[in-house]
Amino acid sequence: MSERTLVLVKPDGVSRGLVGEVISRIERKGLKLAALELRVVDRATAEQHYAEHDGKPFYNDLVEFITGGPLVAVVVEGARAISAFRQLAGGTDPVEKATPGTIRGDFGLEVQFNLVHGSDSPESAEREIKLWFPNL
Ligand code: DAT
Ligand code: MG
Repeated sequence: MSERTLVLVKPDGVSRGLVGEVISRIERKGLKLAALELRVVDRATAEQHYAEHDGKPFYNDLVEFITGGPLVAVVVEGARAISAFRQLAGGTDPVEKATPGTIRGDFGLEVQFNLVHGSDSPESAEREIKLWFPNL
């Protein structure tokens, strides 16, 4: 059974030239691209995307960061796509939690700049895909 997940190559990933690397890993895993767009996200969308973190100490910086430059939004599709991409991404902290071999483990150094986002559950995926690609 196929499912969809929302992936972002965040502004740090774009500015560091890692879009191809991330997309390549997604494709090599056997997942498919269902939608893909380079865009600068407005504050309202960013706040909705990260609504679960509203009130946390890092929330404002997170919204500033994600709106601070172009990112690549992708809908990724395939069997167990949500877990499969979270596994490719690695844990949130690129040094403490993400192992080498993962995107964050290989290319990340600081938790604020961990390169990619992936939906964490079917409910999040549905909400996020509607938010980022309302016409899909
Ligand atoms: P993930 O992106 O692995 O789903 P999350 O949803 O807990 O992680 O947090 C969203 C983003 O917020 C994360 O990718 C980076 C940032 N973040 C999380 N915890 C943080 C912290 N303690 N300090 C600074 N930024 C943090
Ligand atoms: Mg998350």
